[in-house]
Amino acid sequence: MKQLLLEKKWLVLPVILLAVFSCTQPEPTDMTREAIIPKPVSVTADGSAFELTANTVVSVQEGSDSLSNIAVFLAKHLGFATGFSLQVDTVKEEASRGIYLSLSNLPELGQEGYRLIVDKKRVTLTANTTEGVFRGIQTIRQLLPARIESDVPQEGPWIIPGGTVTDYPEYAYRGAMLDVARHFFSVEEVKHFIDLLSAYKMNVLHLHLTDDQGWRIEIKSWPELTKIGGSTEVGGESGGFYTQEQYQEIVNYAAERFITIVPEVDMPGHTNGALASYAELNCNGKATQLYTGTEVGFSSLCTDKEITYQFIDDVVREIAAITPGPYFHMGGDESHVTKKEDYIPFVERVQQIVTAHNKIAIGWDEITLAKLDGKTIAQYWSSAENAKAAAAQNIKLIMSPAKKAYLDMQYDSLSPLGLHWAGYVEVDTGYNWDPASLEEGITRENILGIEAPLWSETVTNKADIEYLTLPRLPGYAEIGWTPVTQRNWDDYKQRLAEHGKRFKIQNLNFYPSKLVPWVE
Ligand code: TNX
Repeated sequence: MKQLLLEKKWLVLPVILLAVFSCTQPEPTDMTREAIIPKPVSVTADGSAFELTANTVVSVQEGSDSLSNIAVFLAKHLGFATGFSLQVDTVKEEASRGIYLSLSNLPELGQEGYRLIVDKKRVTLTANTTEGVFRGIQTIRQLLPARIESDVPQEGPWIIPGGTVTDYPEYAYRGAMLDVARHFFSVEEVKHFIDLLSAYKMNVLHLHLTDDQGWRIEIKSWPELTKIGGSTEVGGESGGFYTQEQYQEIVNYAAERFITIVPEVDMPGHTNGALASYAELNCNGKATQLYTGTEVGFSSLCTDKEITYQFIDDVVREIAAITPGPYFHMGGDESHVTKKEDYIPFVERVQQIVTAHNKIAIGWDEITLAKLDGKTIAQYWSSAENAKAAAAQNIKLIMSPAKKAYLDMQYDSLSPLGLHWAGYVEVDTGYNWDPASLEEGITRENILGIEAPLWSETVTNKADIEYLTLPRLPGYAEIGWTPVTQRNWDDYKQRLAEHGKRFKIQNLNFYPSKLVPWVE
């Protein structure tokens, strides 16, 4: 009996030693195997690892306030799950330990690229702009264990695998759209959507602010727009609108994450919200009834009344004044009850108004029927012919093909939310396409970027937004960021599966597609 005990002890000892050893020594790591989305341009591993501890200092190169803000942002973000209150320091010389953020001059990285070097002692993140550093911070988040996304303290250790990431985006414009007109979403809900975009290095949020069912942005010179037009939504609930102050709060929140807000006022169709608010915008001088259904294409501003253009000028002026980004989206889609001979001069005149307020006009692909200025941008959503007309006019395109990139399409015939007029968009369908070879005659040079629109006929709350957005959004982010030659579904689905853990720890209501090998 005694002998047996002795033997057992000898068996146990190596186990104890191993346990002690593995507590002090970080696990072997391989940076190239990390599930980073969007996939970086280049990752090389060196087998080392950095451990983030309560003593890690975030140092930032002296001289840039915006860089210091980013350092504070990073320290704060890492604080929730780790429970650490990381010290942030401004330094004159490159820090030799901890996390070090700096600006540099590396032409290869462009405006938004970054270089991240991780070894045992240090995490150095550098870029040509603060924006680039911010994109790199998203990579640091993803190199940490998924539980870093928790907003309550979790167990460590907090290991970042060693190596070098050199990374920059393929397309300059990488966005999503939220339709706040069919159903209204609160400032908090919009901020939450912005957080999802920023985690995947997207840089544009397009807000569809007006439609038949509602007018959602305060216009001080036309107050009935929100008073009447903002009073309801699809299904007849009470709707809502953003005051100009609230809109600016959204703009600022987005700007802190280097996301540009593109405001859209859809016209001349999709305007019942305005037509119900002001009788004079109607050709017959009578205000329409508020509309809470989901049909499209029945409304039009009166294109041959002068007051229409006074109205548009006021609206564009007020919104442009509170929009720091370069774009103003004039809609222009599905104007089925506007005659073509009225539609074309209307688009040309609104384009001039937008330009006069120092914004670049964007419109849905139908606007290419008109003669466009070189700077105007067309958003392809359904007509390849219109997209080709844009290319023929040398107009850049934002690619939002409904059959691939519409976040409001159902995943399959059984998934509860969404529509299916453009088809079902499973996670692989959403991922497996290349903007530059989707339509004949549309090539890389014609394309500014990609956008995934979330129309909200069936979407009423935060959980619904999450369900249709996740897990498709990371795929659109990757299409915009990663060169097509480096993308493939089989590799992507493994990385996406890892991100399921991140969705879970944040209690995000994602669609658990059977095509993705989710991991526990
Ligand atoms: C088409 S896409 C629309 C929207 C709808 C959407 C629903 C586009 C430019 N117009 O008005 O909300 O389909 O998927």
